[in-house]
Amino acid sequence: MSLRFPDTATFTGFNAPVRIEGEIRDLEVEGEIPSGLEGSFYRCGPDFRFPPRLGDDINHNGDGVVSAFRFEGGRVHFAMRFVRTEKYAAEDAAGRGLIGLYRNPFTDDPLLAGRDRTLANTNVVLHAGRLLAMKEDGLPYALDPVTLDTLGRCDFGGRLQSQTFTAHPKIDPETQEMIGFGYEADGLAGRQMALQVIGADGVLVREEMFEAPYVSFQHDFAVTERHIVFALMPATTSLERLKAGQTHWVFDPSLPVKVGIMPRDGSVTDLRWFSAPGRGLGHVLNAVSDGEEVRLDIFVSERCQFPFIPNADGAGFDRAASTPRLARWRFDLSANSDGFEEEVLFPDFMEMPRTDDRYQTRPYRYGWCAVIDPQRPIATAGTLGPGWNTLVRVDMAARRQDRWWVGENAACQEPQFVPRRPGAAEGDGWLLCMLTRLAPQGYGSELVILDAERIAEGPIARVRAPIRLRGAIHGNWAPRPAPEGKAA
Ligand code: V55
Ligand code: FE
Repeated sequence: MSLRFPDTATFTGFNAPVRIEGEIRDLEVEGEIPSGLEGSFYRCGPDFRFPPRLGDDINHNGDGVVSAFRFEGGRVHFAMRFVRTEKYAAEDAAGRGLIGLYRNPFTDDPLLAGRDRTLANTNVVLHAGRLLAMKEDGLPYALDPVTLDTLGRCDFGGRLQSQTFTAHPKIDPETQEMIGFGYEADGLAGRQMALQVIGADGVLVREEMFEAPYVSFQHDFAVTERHIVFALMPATTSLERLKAGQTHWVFDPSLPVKVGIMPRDGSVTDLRWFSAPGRGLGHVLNAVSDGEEVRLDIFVSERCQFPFIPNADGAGFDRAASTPRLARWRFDLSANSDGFEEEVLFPDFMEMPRTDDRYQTRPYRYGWCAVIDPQRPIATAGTLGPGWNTLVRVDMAARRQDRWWVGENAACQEPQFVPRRPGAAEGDGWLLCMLTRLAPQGYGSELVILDAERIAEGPIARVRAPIRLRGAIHGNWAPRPAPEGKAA
């Protein structure tokens, strides 16, 4: 039996499957690792253990890989492991790919029937000492934070009723509780949603189910000090289309955007739904409650920004119409209207937002994002994402940006803010970001470290990976564990 990956964009060039697991001690460092930068930068993304059963595939359908850059006394070590999902184990036993289309089990090999097919390939979050690899179509998998060994599927003590859990939970910086949600919580193409609160000790303290206005691709949501915000965009699905062997999602902007807001100290029966014309929604930067107003800072596009989601009207992917822009939505809870105000804050093609996470869910000033600067070369060949060529810090108070262009033949991924020390002012710290190096210098990967308040000055250090690392999706920083071995 021959094993060959196809000669398609997902499997060639920079994206050729890497499939390496292991550790590298003492990565090369150009410049100086700032003293005080102590901890682990965990990242999660897709790779492919086996060639796709159906001849080609999309990145989002790859096997979850978690990697860690560990910063210890000026040295940087690296580790990377596949998440041993049930799907991974089934394919490993079969010796070939069994999964079919992204989130369509009707297209799987019968050997995968009835198995958990989630991929744990989107985000990795450390909460209550658990390192969780997450994908929104299933439950997280818990990993050993040191070895990255898979410990097993995480159902928060067997209490979880939802069949799904978001890859974008929010951690309240004061209470350390994790707020999450699930959609298609009652199974494939189901209308049920779930809201979960997991206490600082990792125990599920609350789960409530409710019915969504329609089945929607809800990749992200928002939490403020006092409210929870669900945002539905008109990428939808149905059991019929899945049984017919079609893609999970189809973008149908004849459906409205729906935004549900409820008080954190209330229940899902308090959800109030706001409406707007159908648009594409992306990640949430942050959200704030201010008296009777809720402000949601979110990326919005006219069409869906994901090229793998077809348009219901048959139109091809239109990059200009799919440009995500940072917008502020204002919801007036004291008014009777189900409408809301929108202000586009920056005109740029921007996404992959992060904040100083000590300010997540709270009033905040700074964000760090990836943009495409059209004045600069755009290296799209083989990268995950559209070819981010510039990092920005957005100052939401002054409505201005600082920028750093990543250089020729390179693309950046989602940035990560790390505070300089406990108690440092908002935004005082470092910005970590993986760069994808493309031909002609040869494929490679490096982690750059910038002063988060002065990104225009460029990196103060570059950590070189001696191997090509396939693009990851999301990641998170975990400070060095306290001596007892518990997360600091
Ligand atoms: C995203 C990624 C996913 C997914 C849904 O980047 C949305 C957004 C890697 O998997 O399943
Ligand atoms: Fe995401």
